Amino acid sequence: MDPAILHIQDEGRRFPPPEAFKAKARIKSLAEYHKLYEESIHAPEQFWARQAKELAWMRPWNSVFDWDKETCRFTWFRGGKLNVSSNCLDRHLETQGEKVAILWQGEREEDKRRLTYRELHDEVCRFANVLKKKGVQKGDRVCVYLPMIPEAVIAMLACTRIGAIHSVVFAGFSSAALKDRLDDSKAKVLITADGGRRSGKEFDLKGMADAALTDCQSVEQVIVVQHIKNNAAMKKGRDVYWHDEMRSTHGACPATEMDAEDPLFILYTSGTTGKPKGALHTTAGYLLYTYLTYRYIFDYSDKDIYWCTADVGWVTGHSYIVYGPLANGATVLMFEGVPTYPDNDRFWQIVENYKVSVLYTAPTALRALMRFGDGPVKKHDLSSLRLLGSVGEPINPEAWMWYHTVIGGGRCPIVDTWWQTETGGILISPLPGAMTLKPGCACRPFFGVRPVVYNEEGGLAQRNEGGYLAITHPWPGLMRTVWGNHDRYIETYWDKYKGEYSTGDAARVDENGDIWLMGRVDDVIKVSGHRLGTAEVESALVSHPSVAEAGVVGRPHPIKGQCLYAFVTLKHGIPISEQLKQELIQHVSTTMGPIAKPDFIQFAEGLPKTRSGKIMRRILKAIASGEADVGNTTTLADPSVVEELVKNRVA
Ligand code: 7RM
Repeated sequence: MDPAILHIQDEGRRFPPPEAFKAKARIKSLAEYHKLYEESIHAPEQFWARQAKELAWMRPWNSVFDWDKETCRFTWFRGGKLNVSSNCLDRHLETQGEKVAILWQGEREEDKRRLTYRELHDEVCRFANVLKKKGVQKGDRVCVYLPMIPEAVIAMLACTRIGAIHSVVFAGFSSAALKDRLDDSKAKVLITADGGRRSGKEFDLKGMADAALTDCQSVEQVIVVQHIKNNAAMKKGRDVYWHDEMRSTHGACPATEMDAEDPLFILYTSGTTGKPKGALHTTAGYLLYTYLTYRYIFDYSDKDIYWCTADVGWVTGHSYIVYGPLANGATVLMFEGVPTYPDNDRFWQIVENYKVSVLYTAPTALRALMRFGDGPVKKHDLSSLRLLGSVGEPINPEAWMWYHTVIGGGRCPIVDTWWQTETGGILISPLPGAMTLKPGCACRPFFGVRPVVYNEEGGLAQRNEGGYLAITHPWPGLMRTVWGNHDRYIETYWDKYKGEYSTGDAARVDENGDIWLMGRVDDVIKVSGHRLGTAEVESALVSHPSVAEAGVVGRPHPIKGQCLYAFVTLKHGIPISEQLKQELIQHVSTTMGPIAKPDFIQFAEGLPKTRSGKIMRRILKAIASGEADVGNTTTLADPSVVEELVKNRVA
């Protein structure tokens, strides 16, 4: 029998909601949360039906929830009809048509745009007509391969208006990745741009698109946004300019009546091996789930200027730049650039300029910015901030404290939101006006979410015992299938715990019932019979004042089975030394215990990360173990870091 995943991190700091925040919050106490949560679990149909009434329906549903456990098929609001774009736009016109929906800040300071709800509605209707003219019909797939510009949101919403299924591909992906996704979804139309801007450089997006299209069977038409004006080559008969098409179309476009369970979009997740999986999300459940999670977790207030720094090409961008906030009628800031260009205070400059009140970003961005110290932050007035959010990885207590103290001035709660592409929206997170925060802890399940942690034998894990996180019951936002491959859906998510959704993450529930995420199950390392999650060891390393970031993996060891091998990036200006190495090993040993002591430490300028900032431990593991082939590196943000890592491997 395998032991539980060891939990050694001991975080004692507590942050109850500040009175000033609580007073105005949507949910003001743990008791209030409990009441709603209990209802959502014991009378889910009643709970979700009541929430769903906040959306605009064209026809009511017949049945709130149906579930066939055998085939892993379930439906929410079966028979109901609605349209996502009219819920995100038309619904707000009467009450707040002149409210700003999108504030856009380009990478160049002078590039700015703002679209009110009325303007966004008009653009979406016009572009929906363009799509119709190009022959796009309900159920057709449209691929969106655009930089972070408002046209990305317009294109997505225009698809939903006419019932086309969008598949957004991150503009940082290569032509090979784009081609795989076009082929798998059999997209009819591709929407792209001439190019994009990143860190002061222009990139040739149209060139990438052209390369992907050389032998693509499905794409008939390409619509090109003129963004950087680089005179991109246009293929006659296939490529047209967005602005030309928009000029020659009219503005009215009725919203297509969609079934609650009609597909809304496909979003590909790379997975660790093989072909990317197309997560399929459907209309009503996804919309309701993103609407409600945004409303309560980000404590939506009419006055908010809300900024999510993710790219629309990731699920975070779909759910918390586009659908959740717009369904609520929020003002959303969208930024084209990166945190460190032209300077490492860019984020804070934007917060100050736009008076951002809610900021949602990733631990990887925070750790990168922490490397520069407090100086760049102190140059700016961040007093507009009232709430902070984190997503993408476990946030280590060190980064959490910096976020809280330096960015939030000690007054802003932090919502550490745990979820996945597959889950559609946030599943585990604090409610900021109701819960006492613990640095590094994602706290409680959202309404309707039933998490459970299993030990190695499939029994329930004890309090504070790390194990496998599953969710026992579908919620409205859960993906319905893998596009074109329902068997793969069942195998990947439902086979491990029959009839329950298996997350692939490790977690533990503490003595107060709060949930701590411990990293991917695949990344668990077994040292002398003790199973360690990567998150805690990395977090211990990062708590040393000289360390900016750490990636920890297992390497075969003749006695212990596996031992820990740590890749460590130091803060700017800290010199590498043997003494520091020993100090780090000692530091982990004292904070976590000798079992978690790395046998090897390799200093590294950068770690291999996906474009959304997740460390690819698979590559680190191959390097640490001295494997000749480190595997596929095409989805890395910067594949060149691998070479340096291999060269400096500790033998
Ligand atoms: C939203 C997103 C999903 C994986 C997930 C986790 C990790 C995300 C947190 C987190 C700890 C968090 N979708 N993850 N958020 N781990 N705390 N708050 O990231 O499909 O790209 O990734 O990300 O391992 O399974 S995703």
